[in-house]
Amino acid sequence: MEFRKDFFERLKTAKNILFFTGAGISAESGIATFRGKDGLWNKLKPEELANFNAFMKNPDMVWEWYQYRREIINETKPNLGHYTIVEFEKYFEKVDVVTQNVDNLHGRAGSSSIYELHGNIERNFCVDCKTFYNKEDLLGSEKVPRCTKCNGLIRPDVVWFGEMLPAGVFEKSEQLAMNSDITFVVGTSAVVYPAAYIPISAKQGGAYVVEINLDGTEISGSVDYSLRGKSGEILPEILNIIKEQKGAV
Ligand code: BV8
Ligand code: ZN
Repeated sequence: MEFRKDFFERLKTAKNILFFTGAGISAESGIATFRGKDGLWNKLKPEELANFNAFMKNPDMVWEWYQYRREIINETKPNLGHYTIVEFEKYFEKVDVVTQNVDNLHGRAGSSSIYELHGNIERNFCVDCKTFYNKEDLLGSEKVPRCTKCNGLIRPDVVWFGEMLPAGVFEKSEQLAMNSDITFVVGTSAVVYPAAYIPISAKQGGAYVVEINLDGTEISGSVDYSLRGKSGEILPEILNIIKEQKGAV
């Protein structure tokens, strides 16, 4: 793949790199995205599932949907896109990952600085007393499990529509975007807010914003460089340029 000269130059001088990722980076691991042709939301409407009222109205159905997604995630593993992001850490002073994904694949790939804007499907908590339960505690519970302390309903620790993002995580992520030299926007349709403000904050902070996506998105017109293709293929090609520029470590 040929890359533009201005991008080459930016890679040479950059110190702080931010990766802002969405479901697309996990697609090559076999995890369905939300809005693509075979996206999760096509079959099920987010309002029916990824919101608190839906959960309180029909906890077993929502819990079952998350168990189904956990099973898929447990059988998958990070792909070359996730691992390449970890490799970037050898060549730049600072590499941070801000993800909308709840699949924990960046964590399993070994990234050292991860901000999860929408939570993590492997964590759960009691809606009443907020006690946390990790996935091992709840293995195999088909029906929504009850808290051993207060008998409250246990829910996945993910951010549902209408819910606040975890305190401080979004604000910190905005700062990282504004202070980045290059922000890579990888595999996101950029339609969910406030997460979709991150690339905008990066631009406002003077970062060079590179989009990596199969298709065009709502923000393709406002980034500096929009690359079309699979993240698991493009990211390793960018890493090869970096190795040529800086000498492989
Ligand atoms: C909130 C977690 C309110 C659960 C999810 C403005 C400001 C604030 C809020 C809003 C606002 N406008 C609207 C809102 C409300 C709402 C919202 O954004 N609605 C949208 C849909 C219109 N936002 C909220 O409700 C947020 N909460 O703001 O609270 C508030 C405010 C103050 C006080 C109190 C309350 C909470 C939003 C979080 C919702 N949770 N999921 C779960 O996962 O089950 S959303 C869901 O969408 C996932 O988290 C996902 O990560 C996220 C974004 O989707 P993407 O990651 O982009 O995935 P998608 O499928 O869309 O796209 C994949 C892309 O990858 C595609 O472009 C595809 O081409 C590409 N791709 C595919 N394969 C590849 C690839 N690219 C590269 N390589 C490949 N191989
Ligand atoms: Zn409880």
